[in-house]
Amino acid sequence: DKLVHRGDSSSSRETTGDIRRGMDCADLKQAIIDHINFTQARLVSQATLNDWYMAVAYAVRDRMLDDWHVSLGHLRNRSLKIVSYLSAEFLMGPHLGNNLVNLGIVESVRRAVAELGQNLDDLLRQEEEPGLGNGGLGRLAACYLDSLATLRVPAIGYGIRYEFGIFDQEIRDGWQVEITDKWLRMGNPWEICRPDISYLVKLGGHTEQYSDENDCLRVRWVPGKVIKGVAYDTPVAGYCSGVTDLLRLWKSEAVESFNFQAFNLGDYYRAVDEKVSSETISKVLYPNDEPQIGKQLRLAQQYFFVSCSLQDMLRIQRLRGENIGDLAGSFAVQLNDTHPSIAVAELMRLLVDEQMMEWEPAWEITCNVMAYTNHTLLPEALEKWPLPLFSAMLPRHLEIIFEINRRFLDQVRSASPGDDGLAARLSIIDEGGERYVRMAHLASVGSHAINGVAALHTELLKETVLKDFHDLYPERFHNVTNGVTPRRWVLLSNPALARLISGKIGEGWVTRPEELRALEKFAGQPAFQKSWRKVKLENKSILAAVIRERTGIQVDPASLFDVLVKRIHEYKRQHLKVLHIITLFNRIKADPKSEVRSRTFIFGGKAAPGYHMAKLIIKLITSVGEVVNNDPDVAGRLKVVFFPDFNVTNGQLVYPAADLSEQISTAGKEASGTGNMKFSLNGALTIGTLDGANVEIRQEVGEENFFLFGHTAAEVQELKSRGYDPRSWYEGNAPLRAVIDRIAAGDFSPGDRNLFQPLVDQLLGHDDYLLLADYQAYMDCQDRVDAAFRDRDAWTEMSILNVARMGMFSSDRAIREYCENIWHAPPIPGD
Ligand code: B1N
Repeated sequence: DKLVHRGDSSSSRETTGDIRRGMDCADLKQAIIDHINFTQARLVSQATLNDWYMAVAYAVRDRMLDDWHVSLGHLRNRSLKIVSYLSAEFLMGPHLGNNLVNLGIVESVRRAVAELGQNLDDLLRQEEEPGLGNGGLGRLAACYLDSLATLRVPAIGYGIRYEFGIFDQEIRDGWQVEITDKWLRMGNPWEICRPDISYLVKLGGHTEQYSDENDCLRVRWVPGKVIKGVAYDTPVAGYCSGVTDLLRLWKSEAVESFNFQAFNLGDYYRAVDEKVSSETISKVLYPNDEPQIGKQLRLAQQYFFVSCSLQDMLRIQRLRGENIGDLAGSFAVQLNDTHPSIAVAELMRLLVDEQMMEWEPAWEITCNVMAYTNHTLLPEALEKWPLPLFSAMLPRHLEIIFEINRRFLDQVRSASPGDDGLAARLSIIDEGGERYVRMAHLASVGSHAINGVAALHTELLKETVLKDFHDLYPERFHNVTNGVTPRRWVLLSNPALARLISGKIGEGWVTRPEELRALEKFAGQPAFQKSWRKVKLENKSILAAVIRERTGIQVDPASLFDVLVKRIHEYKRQHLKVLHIITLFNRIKADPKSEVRSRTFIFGGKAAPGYHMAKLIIKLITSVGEVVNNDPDVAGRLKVVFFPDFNVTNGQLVYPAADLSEQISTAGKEASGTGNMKFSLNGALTIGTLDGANVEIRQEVGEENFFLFGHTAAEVQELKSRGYDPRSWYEGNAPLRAVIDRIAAGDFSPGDRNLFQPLVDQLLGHDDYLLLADYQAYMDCQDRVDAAFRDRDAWTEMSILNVARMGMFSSDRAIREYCENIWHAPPIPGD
């Protein structure tokens, strides 16, 4: 009886479970000490800070396992559909704090740790975050796992266990320097390696035809190489939901027997080479946000994790005792952008070549199972693979894609006879010159649902990139506006605000954020405003101290914290913000007594290592900072900070401290944005264009509580089609000219007039992202921000109203929409 599991009598819990499951202070303390002694193998007196962190992490993980086992059991419940979220990136952020929040044990663990002479905040800082993503897309996947577990939906996040995640950024001499992210160096207490859950993945080689026992013509893939994928599982606890879902990441390994025995018997060094090259597949995350690089290893990564994941789903289907033919009743597979879209061809291969199914039923299953989310319209980001590269690595998949395409184009031609242009535009194969496989087309043909990530984005998707698909299959298209989890992004990162809110309206908002609306009636109340401002000021002081420590720059918490944090990209227009700063600088230089409000400009974000213009923008920010921060006429009124290594951990520090959120991308370019939501949920006001989810945020919070500027997406189109001439905007605007001339003259790059020349040339010669066309509107809008910030009470009221009206941007809402409209996946009943 002592070994009986959960659901058993309380007596067995008392006798066996306390050290592994007990939640009271004594149990927690004993559990932590046990892990120091027996897991870390240290005496308490010898334990390092990392030992303490590891021990607490293990003690917390132990307390997730009961729910986890029950939830894993539900995967075998045939009446429940499993959401299978396929993503090349999961940017989970540090686990410990989030798990404490979701398990509701922050305070008890804090006390237990304190009684052991440790400080929980120090231990939280010890965790190296798993940076297995680039930015918004990977972080969205993490927020969605949180919401899936919170809403009690059985789900598996499938991805890659990169040994090196996104690089750490250092700033040296004002430039970005990339440092390898050795996140596994000290061990990872959250993952459980499952050597028994592993699959073989073939690569390269050729295909052969053969006749099966029924004399049917079949295809066999004879690979050039086989590798193995091993599962590493991480539990994902819902917020007080009793459900713990699964993040299953694949690590690539060598198949010992393969080359050793079949080909290279006795050739030890060849076998070692094999091992190294097999392990390369999951070695490193490609640090590119948006532009695709077309590298062979990247395709291998995508295929590797997709194949392991689909094979795993087929195994689970068998464990459920269900037919492979009923796969669509058991699984909803979501393709997070095209990165996993090879899944369409791989599932066909598994069903037709390995399960010996006929083409038509296999195709029906595939389309019913798959759904595709598009995250970008930027042409340079749309994945396409040159045919020679593709066929060398995935020869069988290319044949399958040709067959999918042949059948698909037959349908297209019979529906629109004679329209060869249409067939060429829809084709999965781009034949205009060098031939490519277009992955967005493969995903669209093979999915029953296609969605964009914000209302505007979905409309543009239907009008541009996937217009022909929308004409053909209008019923497949959905919009699901992105959302973020209020657990990590308010409760965990902004505890003071969370306490203030809960004190007023109760705690229900954490899972029912529409209840935040109840704050509206306090928005004008002076006492509440005062408490609200106090929280913000405290958050700003905390950030100011960290800025001081990491950059040496002293900033004033009373100044307006004007924040732009996101990946560095020309379309996101960090350099437009720089033009604003230099404009203010020029006003001060022209008249040192001119009234310029005190502002702290905080930038953060990584540039893709090969993206020279983005790196130059970082150098521009730091260079302008050097000059502005040290100019006696400025006298501290303007401070420019580049906060190094922006990641989830640092985001948790930055969002709560912002007064102003900069969302200034060229309209039509940012698919959604999710940082915009995190800021507003934490009481920052937004200055932004009508782009991505900004449009809907403004609608929700009210236009009077949002600083809008700039050309609309339609106007951007219009300007470009008329032949946009940036130089005329430059010549027609004296302050703008003065700003650009200063950069060109080398005022921020002493001794080197050439340094920023590429940037100036881009702006004056092309200005692809219309900075100059939006410049004046942006300056005018910033002047309105200054005026508004002067009226503290009015500003605070706007801040409160922003938070009160942000409920719809919870990832719970987004996940409910996916469940209802796309996955048809109900929650686990009970509780
Ligand atoms: O996905 C986010 C959106 O909120 C952002 O607007 C969008 O820019 C972002 C290739 C991407 N789109 N595409 C990528 C990431 C990595 C990669 O290798 C493309 N990221 C986005 C969530 O919807």
